[in-house]
Formats: sequence, C-alpha cells, structure tokens
Amino acid sequence: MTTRRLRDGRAGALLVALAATVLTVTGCSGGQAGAVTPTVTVEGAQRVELRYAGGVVEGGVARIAIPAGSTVELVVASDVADEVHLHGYDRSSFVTAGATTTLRFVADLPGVFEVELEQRGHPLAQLEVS
Ligand SMILES: [Cu+2]
Repeated sequence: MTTRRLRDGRAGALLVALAATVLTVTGCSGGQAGAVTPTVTVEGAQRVELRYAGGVVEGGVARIAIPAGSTVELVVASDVADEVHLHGYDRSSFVTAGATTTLRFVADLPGVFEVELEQRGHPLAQLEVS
C-alpha cells in the first residue's frame, strides 16, 4: 500500500511537470508569432524599448507579450514632445523631443492594452499581459 501510494505520487508529479512544460511551450510559440519579446533586466523586469521617429514606430506597431505579475519597464524614445499613455493601467508620462521616458509598473491586470502617443493619437505598441 505504501509503495503504491508512492508510485501514484510520482505519477502525479510527472503529470504536473508535463502540464507545466506544455504551458511553457505554448507561451513561447505565441510570443514568436510576429511579436516583440521584451528583454529581462538584471532586476528581473521586462524591459520594452520603443522608438518613435519621423512619424512612425521603429519596426512597426507590435504586440508585446508580458508575463502577468512581472515588473515592466516601458521605455519610449521620441523625436517629438508628447505624452506616452498606457491604456487600461492608465499610466502616462511626458516625453520631450529627442528624449526618452520610462513607465515602470507591475503588470497585474491581464489583457491587451494599447500604448500610444496621446496628443497625436498614434499607437506605439500593444502589451499583451497573460
Ligand atoms: Cu491614450
């Protein structure tokens, strides 16, 4: 009886490990579908760098996958003065022409959220928190 319980316990642990692997693989393949992947800072934050110049976003307006619960550093460089606005979380920060601004927040709300240059109404990216 004791041996049987031990085996069952191991099988359960193996299933949990397999399920975790499947979830991880699914997450990775989703992130590669034309999306920009954030870099991870030494502090473990998800760092996203966007550059707006000449009226366009460098590399196009991408959907960026963010693991829910992580700290995000959203760095926006702009050649015009405007306000960077993250919808949903309703965070914003002014940027002066030729400078960068950083929005730092904890991604504790799942969903897809637009980042835009508020005064121009120009989309910069979409953050997909899941
Ligand atoms: Cu806005």
